[in-house]
Amino acid sequence: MRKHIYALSGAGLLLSVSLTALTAQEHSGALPAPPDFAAQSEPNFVSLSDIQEFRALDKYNEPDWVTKKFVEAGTLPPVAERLPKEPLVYKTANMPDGVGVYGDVMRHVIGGRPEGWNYIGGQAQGWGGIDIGLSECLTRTGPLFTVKAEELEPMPNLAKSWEWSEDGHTLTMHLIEGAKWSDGDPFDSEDLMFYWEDHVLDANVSPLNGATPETFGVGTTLEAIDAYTVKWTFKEAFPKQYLWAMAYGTFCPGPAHIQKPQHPKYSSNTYEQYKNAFPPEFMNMPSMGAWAVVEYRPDDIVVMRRNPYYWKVDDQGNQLPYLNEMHYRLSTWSDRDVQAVAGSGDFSNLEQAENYVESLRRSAEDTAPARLQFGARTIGYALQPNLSSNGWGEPDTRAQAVRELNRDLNFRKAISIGLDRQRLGESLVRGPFTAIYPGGLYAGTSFYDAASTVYYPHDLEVAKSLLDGLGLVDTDGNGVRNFPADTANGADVEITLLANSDYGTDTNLAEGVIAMMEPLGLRVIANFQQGNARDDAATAGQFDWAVNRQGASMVSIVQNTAELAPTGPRVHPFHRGGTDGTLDLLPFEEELVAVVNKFIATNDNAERAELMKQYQRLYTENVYSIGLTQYPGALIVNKRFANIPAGAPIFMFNWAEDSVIRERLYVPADKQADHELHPETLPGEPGSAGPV
Ligand code: BQZ
Repeated sequence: MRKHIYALSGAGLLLSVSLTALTAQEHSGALPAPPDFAAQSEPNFVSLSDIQEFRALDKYNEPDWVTKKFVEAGTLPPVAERLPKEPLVYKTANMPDGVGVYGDVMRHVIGGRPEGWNYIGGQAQGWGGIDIGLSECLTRTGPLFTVKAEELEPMPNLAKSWEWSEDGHTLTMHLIEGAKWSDGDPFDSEDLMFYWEDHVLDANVSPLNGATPETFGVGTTLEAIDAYTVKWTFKEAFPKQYLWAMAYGTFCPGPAHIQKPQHPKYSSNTYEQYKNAFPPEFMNMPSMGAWAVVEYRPDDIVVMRRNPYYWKVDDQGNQLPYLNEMHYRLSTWSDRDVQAVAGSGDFSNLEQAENYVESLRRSAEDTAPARLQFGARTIGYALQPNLSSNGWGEPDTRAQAVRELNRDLNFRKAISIGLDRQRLGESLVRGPFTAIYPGGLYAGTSFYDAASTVYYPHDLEVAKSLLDGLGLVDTDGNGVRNFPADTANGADVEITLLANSDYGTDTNLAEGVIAMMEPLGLRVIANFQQGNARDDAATAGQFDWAVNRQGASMVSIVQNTAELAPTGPRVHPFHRGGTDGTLDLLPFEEELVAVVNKFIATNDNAERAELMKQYQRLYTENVYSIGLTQYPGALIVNKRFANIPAGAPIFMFNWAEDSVIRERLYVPADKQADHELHPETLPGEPGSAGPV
């Protein structure tokens, strides 16, 4: 807009324009090295085959009370009949404390709230390990933090083995034959096809964690060969990358025998009625996970009891899990930290930097009930500008004008250069935790390349001159810059900032951004929403800017890779399809999409490393999102639990609730506490009240 006018009218003006451009480029500088912060413990790196296998054992065991009260009473088949032909067998040699004993509870505290149990229909279940525990997936990746880098590939899970065709365009997968849902109904390819055809491919449904057709490659098909065999067909050859997308959260099938009768394709329900067909009050929803929900008290607690049909055992034949019950107290994420270090809760991902000092102090005491161990810097926050200018989120005139600004490189640069990241980090916690994070891939992760990372250091004057250069001048003298007269009626530049009010870190960072934009003459308005509402607003594009804790794709790259760029209209966190479903990508975004698709289509590590260097340069040079801070998280677990793997990060390929393999955790008999709310009971009939 105004900048071009400058260029056309005389030498003097030309000089000023090039000055601005020069300064910005000139202004990229060396990124300060993150403060030294060694992870407190390293994983024991092993091979995948050291962890698990699928095989039949001669004999199987279960808790005595299950045998007495259920099998001998004839209300449950013997354990051997409840298990698949070849269960998943965990090798005790890989268990830090060896074979476990049955009993006790893990008491989670969470900040989310369950909307219902329709995971594949898009309902949130409260997070904090609930959905991770209830929804098993075709492959698994959480525990891969402990696997040797050169052997990294998704672990078999519901899919116990697979083979590629010679040309690499088809992948035949074999499911765990004879496995059953927690209500005893057979698990088979019908469950997979129901998820694929009536959820992933049905544009009226958005499964939780965002699976879309692009997640598995444009034009990919899936067909059932028989009850325990499915066949994928891909356009690319050997796209092994999609095996990562078959893990948590994008290919975790639901119980077709319960859900299909409620789906609009097979009933008179609307899609909204289908989404809400299994409210939180619906007990005993069938699960392939180690526990199933037997009690729910709103704003109080979700209780789960062991799944008698769980299809995993240890190599002594003991059916897992060892823990009989799971509690999820419905509180706040901060309270999770407090209760974990106090010992009234058993588990926390210490992820809110504001709680670090107090948590460290409490857990350092000799009498501390919990162990706290820091991992690598895998928690990262960014300011994400909504880049859609063709209708995503139905912007009004003001918001549309902000989208246009967001799409201007000099505007994004001005915001980035206007932010004082050192101060932002210190506002959360002092000490060696937070690092200056420009955006893009994280320092310390396997594909990170410092030389490909462009950083624009903090400088208020340069930021102001960039905004001046965009013609954003405070024409009414109220300290806030105005749009040019022909844009949004020359109104003040007001920008809404979406953040998750369930986390102090999210709102503190957002308030930091708001305060740092004020001297630039930009009025940023807080739009703080609770978890589920925030997630819905973000998915619907109802934001100008969003402060967001980034997902696994930024940490591991190989997990959720498709969302590293807008590879599809419903994939990317801050640029999705507009009113007509199309994406109005900026030129550098086109390049990013091409790089990400090449990354997905190749298995050559050297080529992948090169592609991620291109990705990082494109991302940081163009200030795709505006990095805020990056810091390590710490896993807090009560000391009575055994088999916690060394060096477990709170977040890498997935959250620690997956990575620590909770079905293998146990409490030695002499340390067991009497916390079970429903001792010696099992999940009842789907939809019936409580356990039996
Ligand atoms: C961990 C995680 C397990 C979701 C959620 C929550 C949602 C987001 C994110 C984290 C919570 C905990 O994170 O903060 O420590 O327990 O649940 O699922 O933030 O609102 O949508 O992506 O994982």
